[in-house]
Amino acid sequence: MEFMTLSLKIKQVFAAFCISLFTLPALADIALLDGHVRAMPPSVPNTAAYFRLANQGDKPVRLINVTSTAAKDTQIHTIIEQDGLVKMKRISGLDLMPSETLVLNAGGDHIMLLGLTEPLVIGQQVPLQLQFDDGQQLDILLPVTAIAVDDGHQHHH
Ligand SMILES: [Cu+2]
Repeated sequence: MEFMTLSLKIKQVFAAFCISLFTLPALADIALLDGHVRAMPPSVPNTAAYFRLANQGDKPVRLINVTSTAAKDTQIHTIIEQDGLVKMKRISGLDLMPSETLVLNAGGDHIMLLGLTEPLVIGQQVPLQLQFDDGQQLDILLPVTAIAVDDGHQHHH
């Protein structure tokens, strides 16, 4: 009887292990490669987050929403040129194809943090929750840096 119980226990553990094998790759489809949040003077209530995401799955996904406890509102933005002016524009999402890397940087797509709940300090980690159209969520922490890391190519048109 004791052996039976033990065997059942092993089966349960094994089943749990198998389930985790199947669910883990699905959760890890989208990986953060690197990123940062741009530090701003305390008087500026808004800033932007930049990062790179890799889609390691075999299906396209779309980043549809970002939330953060560090800001009252978080929006997905891109940069467009209109009437000779470079402007920021809110967009509904960003597509991420399989085996591709989504790059958000100072010259293009970025996450806008509007109404910071408190001034950001350099080195501080800012939490962001990324939501995708297939139900995946990714919690990331981005360090606050003074200068955009991949800001080498400022866009001049
Ligand atoms: Cu913006």
